[in-house]
Amino acid sequence: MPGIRRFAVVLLVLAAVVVSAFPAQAGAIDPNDTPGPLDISGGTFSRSVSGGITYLDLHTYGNWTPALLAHHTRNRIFVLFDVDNDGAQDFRGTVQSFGGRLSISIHGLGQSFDPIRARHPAGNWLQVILSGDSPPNPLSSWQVAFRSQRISATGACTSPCRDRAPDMGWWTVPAA
Ligand SMILES: [Ca+2]
Ligand SMILES: [Ca+2]
Repeated sequence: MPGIRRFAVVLLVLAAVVVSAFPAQAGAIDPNDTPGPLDISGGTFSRSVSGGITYLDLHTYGNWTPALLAHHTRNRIFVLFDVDNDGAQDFRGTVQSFGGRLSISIHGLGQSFDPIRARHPAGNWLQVILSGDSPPNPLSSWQVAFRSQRISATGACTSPCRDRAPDMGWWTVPAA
């Protein structure tokens, strides 16, 4: 069955490429504890071998569109960075949309960085890709947390619905 053997070899090569591209990966879940679509359900964190690029993938229990995070609203997702693992926030990234395009602006420690694009691969999925070895993304392991905030004129979120993930403390982004 040479056809099947060739297929198996291709699969093995693909698996090797995936493993080497993402040598370090971590994940965590957050409870279903907040009304509205921005109730955070969990995150996964992957580092690439090529310069320590970090992929932050945040998932929510509900679906939402980039318009929900429009600049003119106060609905936001925040990414909190503790890059020296002392339990205190060093940088904060603010995710919002302008004309339907999601971006994240990162500030902290007296520094501001140009906004970078944030991705929305599915209705319940936010992805932020951080270039390697930058002040908010050191090659060593660091800590991350997320906050979401939604305010609506009607429904459960007339006073802001807020979620933090994890509820207390931090999740670990593995070293590159
Ligand atoms: Ca939650
Ligand atoms: Ca810190």
